[in-house]
Amino acid sequence: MYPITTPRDAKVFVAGHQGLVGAAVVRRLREAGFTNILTASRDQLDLRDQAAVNYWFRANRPDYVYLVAGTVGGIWANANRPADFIYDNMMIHATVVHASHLYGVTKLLYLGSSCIYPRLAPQPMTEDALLTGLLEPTNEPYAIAKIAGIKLCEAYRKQHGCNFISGMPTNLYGPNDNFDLQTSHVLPALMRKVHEAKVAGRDEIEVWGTGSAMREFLYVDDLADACLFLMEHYDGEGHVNVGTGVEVSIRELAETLIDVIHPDARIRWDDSKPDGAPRKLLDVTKLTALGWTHRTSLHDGIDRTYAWFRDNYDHARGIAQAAGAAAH
Ligand code: GFB
Repeated sequence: MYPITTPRDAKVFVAGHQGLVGAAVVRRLREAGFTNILTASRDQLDLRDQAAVNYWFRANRPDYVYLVAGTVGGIWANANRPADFIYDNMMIHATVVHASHLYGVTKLLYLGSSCIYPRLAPQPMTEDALLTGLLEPTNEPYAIAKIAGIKLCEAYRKQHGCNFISGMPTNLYGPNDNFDLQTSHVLPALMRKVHEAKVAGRDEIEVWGTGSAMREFLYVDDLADACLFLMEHYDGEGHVNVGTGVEVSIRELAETLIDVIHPDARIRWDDSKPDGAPRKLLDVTKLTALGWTHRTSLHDGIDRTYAWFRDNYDHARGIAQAAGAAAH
């Protein structure tokens, strides 16, 4: 375990505390003994509104900021809501980074996404692959917004000396994820499909695409620990990949979920849906060299997530309905 030197009574703003990542970051900060965690719900603070964000920062004066808020979703949500994905995320990043500069935040951690890298970047993808090729079309608007977030942090560091750093996580999953079947990412979507087929006594699971796409999956509590680690031990200009360095095919993922949840089920492929990027495996050498590695295997992470999903089925469906409603 790494040393934590930030004063435990420092004011720490977790922007996006109700989402998959934000909730995990709050859990990790509380576990580490932080007593002054600041949050603001969407109803309390529209992070796209610079005046409102400035007012909130002037009133609350956070010392540290975890910028993990955003409009997020899987391949289908990205393909159907490009304007929401680019506008919301560009505005959220711009207002929070600018207000953090205006009101003297000591340090800010911004989280991007692995979709910032070119569709056909050499695998595994190092941080240097950024902007070296064309992006994956299914999530290009979102990727452009996330790349802008990285460049914002670098520009405020260069012009104003701000200690704003960037982490670049791979595909994430875990408790409190979005399980809506249209807007979610693949792991929660397939987990719900397999679970509901089992409960309903059905033995066919619809899986999108061809199953040949490869993906890397990081358990969200590991990501939250990496965020705290970077906040404590990284002050560099460039972004840092955060992943496991291990990839599986969508077919393997579906088969694993079926083995764990409903072994009698079989897959029906819907190849009218896109595969998206063929691969997007992160090179995690830089983070490993800094002294951090993930701890939760995909199998353990699936077990823990499925236990949470079963125990919180109605809540998970509520998140799904909210996400689905936001999509319309
Ligand atoms: O997780 P996912 O939606 O997004 O899809 P990406 C990953 C792969 O899973 C694709 C397949 O090849 C899908 O065709 N898949 C199979 C499914 N069945 C399903 C299903 O029921 N639901 C979903 N959603 N996928 C995201 C970006 O790309 O990666 C985000 O769109 C973000 O913006 C995230 O960057 C990290 O992994 O393709």
